[in-house]
Amino acid sequence: MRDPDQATSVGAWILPESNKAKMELANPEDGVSKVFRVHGDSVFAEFAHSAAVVDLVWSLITPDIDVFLSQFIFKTAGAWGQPWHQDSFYFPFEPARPVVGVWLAVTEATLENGCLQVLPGSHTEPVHTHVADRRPGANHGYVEIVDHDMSASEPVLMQPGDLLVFDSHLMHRSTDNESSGIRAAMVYHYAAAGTVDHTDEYVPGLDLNDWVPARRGGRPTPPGAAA
Ligand SMILES: O=C(O)CCC(=O)C(=O)O
Repeated sequence: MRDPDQATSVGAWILPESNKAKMELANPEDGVSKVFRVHGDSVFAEFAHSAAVVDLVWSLITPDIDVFLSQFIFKTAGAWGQPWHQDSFYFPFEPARPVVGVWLAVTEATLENGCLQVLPGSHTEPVHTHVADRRPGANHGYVEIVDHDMSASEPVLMQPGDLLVFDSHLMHRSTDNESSGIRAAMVYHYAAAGTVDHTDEYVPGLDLNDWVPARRGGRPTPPGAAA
């Protein structure tokens, strides 16, 4: 069952920010790390189904595509970064690939406010072992790859509106927000239509994924269309 304290009336699911030691809770969103499952809602749906985005994803996933996950990441001042991981660790799917992440910068993403960092070429790696984030008071669900050399990693500095498209095996992380402002992002994940999702067998009732057609018959599917 979804935690009723974390579920909202529109089906969104809220992950609280745990690094409260470093945060001033001046605003309600300061206590929120991520809001999941928003791709059925207004502007988030419009973006997820827009031709500009879906056609870009189609260069990597063909022919038919579903959008299955969305997250608005607040990352307010003092919030934790997310340790090195591969998104496919969270996706027990059949087939396991292709899965593509689309990361939209809502604010500037800088070294100081905790931009993404990626390890170029690591999308060719299998999914590595992930251990629980070892920091005391780490955010729920954060995990870490500790068996790989990340010294060739590169930061991804972004301006608002910039989009990063990446394979679900790419190793990436973000660092803590050491700035005094918010570093917000909107993240969507897409997979081939017909993908079988086994998440419920591993985490019964988690209910984060919501599979929605994004491209059918050679064109983007509008929000709300039946599968
Ligand atoms: O935006 C961030 O700080 C981390 C996001 C991320 O790594 C993810 O969603 O997989």
